[in-house]
Amino acid sequence: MRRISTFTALAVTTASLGLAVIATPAHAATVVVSTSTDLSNAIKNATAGEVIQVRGGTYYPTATLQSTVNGTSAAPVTLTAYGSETVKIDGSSLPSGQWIFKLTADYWNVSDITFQNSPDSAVVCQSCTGTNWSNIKTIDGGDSGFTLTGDGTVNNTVKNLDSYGNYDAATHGQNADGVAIKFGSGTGNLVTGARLYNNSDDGIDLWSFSSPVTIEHTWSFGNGVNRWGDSAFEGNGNGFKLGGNGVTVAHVVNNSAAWGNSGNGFTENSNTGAIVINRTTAYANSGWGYYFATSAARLGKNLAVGNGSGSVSKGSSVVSAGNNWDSGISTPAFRSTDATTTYNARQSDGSLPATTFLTTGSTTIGATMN
Ligand SMILES: [Ca+2]
Ligand SMILES: [Ca+2]
Repeated sequence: MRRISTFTALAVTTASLGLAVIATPAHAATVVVSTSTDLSNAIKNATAGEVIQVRGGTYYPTATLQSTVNGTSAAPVTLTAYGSETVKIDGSSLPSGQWIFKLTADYWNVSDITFQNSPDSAVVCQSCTGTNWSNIKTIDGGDSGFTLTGDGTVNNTVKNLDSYGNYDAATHGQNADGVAIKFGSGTGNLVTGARLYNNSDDGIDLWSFSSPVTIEHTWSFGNGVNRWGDSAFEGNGNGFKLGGNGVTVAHVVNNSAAWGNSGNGFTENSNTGAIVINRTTAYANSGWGYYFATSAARLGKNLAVGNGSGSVSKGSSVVSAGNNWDSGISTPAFRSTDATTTYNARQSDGSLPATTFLTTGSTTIGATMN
C-alpha cells in the first residue's frame, strides 16, 4: 500500500529548513492498493478526503470489505479504479451469507468497480448520507445487487449502475433484485442511468422505504424469468416495484422503460401514495404494463404496448392523462423491437448505450431510451 501525502512532504521540507513543523493533517492522502488485504485495510481505515485507487485485476476478499468511517461533503472518501484499469472484486472466497462491500458511512464516492459472484448481496449501504456511486456493476450474486437500507438514508446518488444475473438460490429467487432500496427512510435518493436485468426477483424494489425515491433514465428488463432451472422458482419479476409493506409514499419515475419482465412493468405493490410516473414505456411484460389498482398514482404520457395482462390496471384514485390508453391519445410506432443493442457496452461517459429499441421519435409520450 503506497500513501502519498502533500502535507507530509510539506512537513519534511519545513523541518529540514529548521522552521516550525506543523502537525501533519491526517487527510488528503492517496492510497494505491493492489492486494485484497491492502484493499480491506484501506477501506476500513479510510480518512475523510482520502482517495483509494485500486489497481487493475480481480480481487478475492475473504471477509466483507467494510467501513464506518465518514467523509464530509467537502472531503469525501473516494474509492475508485486506478486510472482506466479494470477492477473486479469477486465474492467467491467469502463465507456463505457474506456481502462483498458494506458501508455504514457518509460521503463516499465509489466508481468504476465491478462487484461479482457475491454469496449474498454484493453492495449494501446502510443509513448512508451523501454517497455517490457511478459506473458500478453488481452482478451474478446470491441476493440483491445494490442495496440502500436503513433510516437516515439521505441524498445518495446511484448513477450508471449495471446490476444483473443476481439470484438467491436457497430461497428460489424470491429476493434478489437489481436494486433494493428497502426497509428505511430518508429523502434525496436518486437512481439514474441504471440497467437492471435478468435478476431472479425484481429490477428495482422499493419495499417498505417510506420516503420518496426518484428513478430516471433506467431500464429494467428480463427480471423474474427462471434462468437457473429452479423447479421451485419464486421470483416476482416486476420491472419497477414501487412499494410494499403498507407504506404510503410518492416515489417518482421519469423517462424509464420496463420490458420482458415476468411480472408487471411498473407496479404500486400496495403503495397507496401519489406515485408519479412520467414519460415511461412498458413493453411485453408478462403482467400489466402499469398496475396501480389502489394508489393515487399520477400517470402521465406513458406508453404501454404488448403487455400480457393489459396496458393498465388503475383504480379510481389514479390520475391518468396523456397515456396511450387514455382517450384520444394515439400509439406511436416503435422504430425497433430488437433489444440486442441494449446489452451493448456503455458510452464513454458511462451513459446507456445508444439504441433505437422502443424509441418512437415522439416528443410527447414514452421513454426516450437514453
Ligand atoms: Ca420477491
Ligand atoms: Ca423484490
